[in-house]
This record gives sequence, structure tokens and C-alpha cells, in this order.
Amino acid sequence: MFRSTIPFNVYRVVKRLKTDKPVATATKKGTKVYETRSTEREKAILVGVVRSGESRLDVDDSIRELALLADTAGANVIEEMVPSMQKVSAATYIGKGKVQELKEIIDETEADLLVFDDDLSPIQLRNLERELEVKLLDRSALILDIFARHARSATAKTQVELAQLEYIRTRLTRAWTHLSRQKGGIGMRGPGETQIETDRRMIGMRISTLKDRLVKIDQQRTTQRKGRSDFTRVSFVGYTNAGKSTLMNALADTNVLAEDKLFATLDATTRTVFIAQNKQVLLSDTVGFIRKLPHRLIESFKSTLDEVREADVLLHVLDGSHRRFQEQMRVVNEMLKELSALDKPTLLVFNKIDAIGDPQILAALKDEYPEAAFVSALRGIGLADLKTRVLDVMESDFAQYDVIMPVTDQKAIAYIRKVAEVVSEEYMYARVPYDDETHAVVRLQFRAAPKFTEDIEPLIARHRDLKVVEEV
Ligand SMILES: Nc1nc2c(ncn2[C@@H]2O[C@H](COP(=O)(O)OP(=O)(O)OP(=O)(O)O)[C@@H](O)[C@H]2O)c(=O)[nH]1
Ligand SMILES: [Mg+2]
Repeated sequence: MFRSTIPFNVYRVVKRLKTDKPVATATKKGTKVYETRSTEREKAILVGVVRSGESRLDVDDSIRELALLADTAGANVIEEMVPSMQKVSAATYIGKGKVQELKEIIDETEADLLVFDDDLSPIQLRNLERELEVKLLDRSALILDIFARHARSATAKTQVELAQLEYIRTRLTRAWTHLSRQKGGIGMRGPGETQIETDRRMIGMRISTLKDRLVKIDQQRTTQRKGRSDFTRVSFVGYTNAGKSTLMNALADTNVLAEDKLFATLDATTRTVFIAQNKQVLLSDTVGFIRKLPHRLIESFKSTLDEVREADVLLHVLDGSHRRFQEQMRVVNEMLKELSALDKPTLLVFNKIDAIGDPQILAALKDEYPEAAFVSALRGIGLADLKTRVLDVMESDFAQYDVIMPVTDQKAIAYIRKVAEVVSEEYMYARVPYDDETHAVVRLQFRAAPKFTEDIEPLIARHRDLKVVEEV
């Protein structure tokens, strides 16, 4: 049904979603072994452009990352073409001469697939497809493809399918409206146009079914989260491949898939973890970020990303051994801004310090980021210090209390003991002015996270008038 009007590259992603089996086949100690279907790997050529004013170094980094994405999606990169251009061509992205050159390379190498580092317009896609007669994917389609391959849970699958259909819908509309107009008029309403309408309607219907499903998932999750709101919620954030899942496995007793692939994790996993002797938190591992992440993916992953939005504390995990960790940090911060989570208490965690060859570089990093934690999730280095720092960040915005409660108000005292950190507890007597009755009270000094203020205030307000007395 889709084939008639949807360009092949987008048709492929929908088809894969329905037919592809999970790629991972076995789990062993937190590592899933991927099938190496070497005979099936497609040969890919990467294409990017250095525009005037852009540095080749930056574009090269982006292309390296694209190569990693292509590899994760199951392609072998056999060629790269990254010409410098004043500006990209509206019709074919790269210039005419380069298109010709590409055609020759494709013929020579029998490449199966072209991957473009930027998102192509529907016109560019169509022109290039016609000219080169080979499958084309842009960065967004490739990322969507990987998400589709890695989606395991019903939630992740629904979220990915929604993002893919939204992607296709924009391609469909923009690519074909001008054709509809040309074809319009009496006697000109051909089957093509009807087909487009049918496809569009079908996609629209499917999108609303998926959206309904996500609303239900969202409601379930909200209920689940309510049940555990007494714990401080700590969530990992970070660039894909920074080592979030490895760190999760090192800190909690989990078996989250950690792999040298991009977007290994698509679902949120949450566990309780002791970060001090009597202090448990809820720790969540979730999907990683990347530059130029398709916006509709962020939107459809709303319920997964709620883990980040609703966290009390964020652990921003960085690959400290990556040449461009600062650029990755910037991308993650941009994403956090979009999620309105940039001003949450955040601890920077430099991971993979075992892979930083030069001790001077590590020392310089520690100098530059004195507040950050430095760890190796893989080797279990620095985990105790990390926990201490998490606790510090958690408590940095705690409110301090010094209150008197009648010992008979067991319910309130029990609640405070449960959610707050009691620093001292002393038994004594107190009276309300103008009342002769003496009450046995407890003086509680405690600290509590801001999110409990609303619940604690009314409990203590009731006993404000109590004044300690020296003698009974
Ligand atoms: N050398 C070294 N490698 C590490 C360390 N921590 C993680 N890795 C490796 O980095 C790769 C990615 O790790 P993951 O834990 O899957 O990364 P992630 O941040 O969860 O990635 P996504 O889920 O894909 O976003 C794996 O190959 C890990 O073995 C570390 O401390 N040192
Ligand atoms: Mg992960």
C-alpha cells in the first residue's frame, strides 16, 4: 500500500519495523551479543558538505559519527564524499558534477546505499533518487532506522513507529503537493492523486492510534511514578555511548544492555540504589542524545524522557576520553534546555578515565571541573566518590528544619523520619501559652528535599505554638 507514493528510503523504514526480528540474540553479563550478519551488510557511501564558514574538522567529526551510525544500522562504509561548497544545492544537495562523480562510484563499487549527513528536502531526495537509482537515507532516517532496530519494549516500538510515520507524513505532503496541483483540473484527477490521499489518510489513522496508545502508557507510568515519589529520583543523561548503562550496571544490580553501538538503550530502567548507608535513591538509565537528533523523536519519546524531566537530580555522564567531549556536553545541555531540565541540580560525571592515556590531561580536567566526579564504569574506579558527590548535590538545596512535635503525633513523626534526613532527635516537654497542660514532645532537627516542603509544612504548622518548658 505504501509503495505507490512513498519514496523507497522511507518505505524501507516502515517495512523494517514490521518485519525485522530483534537484532540482539543473547545476553551475557549485561552485554548483548549482536548477530553479525556479515553477508547481509549493505555497502554505504557517506555524503556531506563543508559549507563556507564551516570548519572541515567539525564536519569530519560529524561524518565520523555518521559512519558509526551507519555501522550500527548494519552497513559497511566504503566511501565518503565531502566536498566544500558555497551553499548546498536546493535541487540535488551536492552540485551536478559531484552527482555525476557519485554515479560513477556507485557503478564501480556496487554500493547499495547513500547516507547524507544532513536532512534532505523531499525534492532533493526525489531528484537524487531518480538520478542515482540507489537507496538514499538522510541522517534522521538513519537514526530512526537504528531506533527501530533497537526498540524492544512495546512502549519504545510505539514511540519509534510514531516518529517514523511523522517523518514520512512530512515527506509525503511536501514532495507531492506540487504534483497534485499540476494534475488538478477537470479530467486530471488521476489514480496517483487518489493513492496519495489514501496513503495520507492511512498514515493519519495509524498516527492517531499510536498517539492514543502513548497517552495510555503515559497514564500508567504516571501512576507507577506516584507510588515511588518518596525516593529522590536520580536520572542519567548524556551523549549516546558515554557509558550510562555501564555505570548503571556498576552502581545497581542491573543487566542493562551496554554496547559499543549508538542508541543501545531506548527504554528507561529504574532501580533503587544505596548511595550511603541509610540512603536509597531511585536511579534511572535512559536514552542517549546525539547532535541533530530528529525533533519528532524527542516528541514521541516524551514518556521515556519524562524520567529526565521529573528527576530531582541529573547525572550528566560524559565520555572523558572523547576528543570532542565538550561539543557533546553542549549538545546534551541543549537537549536539557529543550526538556526544561537545564536548571536541575546536576553532577557532571567524567567516565572512561581509564581510557585517558595521559595523566596530565586527566589532572587538567580535574582542575577545570573541580565539582565533577571522575570514574571508570568499566573498571569500577571512583564509584565511592561518585556516590558522595551525588549525596552532596542532592542535599545542596535541602531545607533545614528545627521543630517540636508532640510524641502523640506519631503519623507526622513517622512521615518525617521516612522522607527526611533526621540530624538530631531529643525528648523534652512543652506547653502552649495560656494552657497549663504539659506535653511530652520531641525536638526534631532535619533536612529535606524541596519536593517534600508542601507535605511537611502543614504537619509542623499545627504545633507552632508549642514552647519548651524547663520544668514539668
Ligand atoms: N574504556 C572504557 N569503556 C567504557 C567505560 N564505560 C563504558 N564503556 C564502553 O562504552 C561503550 C558504551 O557503553 P554504554 O554503557 O552502552 O553507553 P550508553 O551511554 O548507555 O550508550 P547508549 O545507551 O547507546 O546511549 C561500551 O562499549 C562500554 O563497554 C569505561 O569506563 N571505560
Ligand atoms: Mg545505554
